[in-house]
Amino acid sequence: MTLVIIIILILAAAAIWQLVRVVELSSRLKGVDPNKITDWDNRLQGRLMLTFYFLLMAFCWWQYELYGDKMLPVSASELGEEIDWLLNFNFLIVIIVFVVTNFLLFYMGFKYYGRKGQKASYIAHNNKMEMIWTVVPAIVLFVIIFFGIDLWNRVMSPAPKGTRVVEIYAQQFKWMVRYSGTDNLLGKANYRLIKGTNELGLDTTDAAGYDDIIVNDTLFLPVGDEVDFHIRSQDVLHSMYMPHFRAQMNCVPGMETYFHFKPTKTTVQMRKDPYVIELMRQVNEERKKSNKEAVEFDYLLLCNKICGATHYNMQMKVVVGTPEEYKAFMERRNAYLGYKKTTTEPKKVADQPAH
Ligand SMILES: [Cu+2]
Repeated sequence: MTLVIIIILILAAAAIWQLVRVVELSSRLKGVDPNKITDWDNRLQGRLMLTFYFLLMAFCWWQYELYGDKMLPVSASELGEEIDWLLNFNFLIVIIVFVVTNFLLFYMGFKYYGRKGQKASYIAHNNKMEMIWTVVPAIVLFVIIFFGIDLWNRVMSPAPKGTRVVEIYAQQFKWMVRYSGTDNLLGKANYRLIKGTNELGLDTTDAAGYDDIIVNDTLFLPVGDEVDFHIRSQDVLHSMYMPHFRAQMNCVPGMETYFHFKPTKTTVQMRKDPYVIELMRQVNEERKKSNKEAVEFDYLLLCNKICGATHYNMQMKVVVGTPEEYKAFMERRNAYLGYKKTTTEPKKVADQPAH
């Protein structure tokens, strides 16, 4: 099939080439120089330019119609909503500039196509124009940067005191989560102590770590509660990426990085969102084509740095639940360093909230 298409393309190119030759020869026979550009040629080029502009805009609109409903759903974190607002604001400016400047470019080509006997005017310098195209973008950039820095400062500010501390630990190719336990303090860790089952290199002499809880399958977060993430990496650069919360931070070997956000929608709430329902319907339709089972919406923690061979599979499920569900989830987990919990029997509650 591919071969047939290639042959057809080659033959089409040859046919066009021959056609051009025929036109050239016929003009020579008529005594006209085929290389001489006439007003008619220029006018045609001008019209084609304007046509191209409208086709380009139609193509962009068509792409938006086609893929516009495959974007991320509404943000599930507090500051994420502001990040979205800023992104849309930027998009608005970029789209306006794109539409207007391209229109001017192609419209000028159409309106002022070359005519016989007409000379283009030569403008060496124009103060007024220089001012306009310097000052206007400067003002627009100032507004964008002003909003950007303001939001950036709030996103990157240290978490308020007393915020729940959770460690995200990255390694090729999986995530581990360490909850700080009842004291809300993470025990010390050192890469030199990584050995056997002590994958996180925890310091067993630090009492703050006795109640730390390590989870390697689900990152469970209570809704409406700020979480202060402390992020480490064991081996190479990774990136903690939780697109639904608009959160991303590098995981750097040898240093701790930080990020905090407040989840505002539980997994169950998100699954009921009409946009998410439609999105998942499309996802499952695609999965069905390759005989894969249907899946439900889940928040995800992904790696967003190409960190090695199975980077694409470096992910962890994130569940946002009510404070009660969070409590139940934590009660079924034991502290890493043999710390005995006061609760006796672990409650039999599923990891996922009911749906
Ligand atoms: Cu990675």
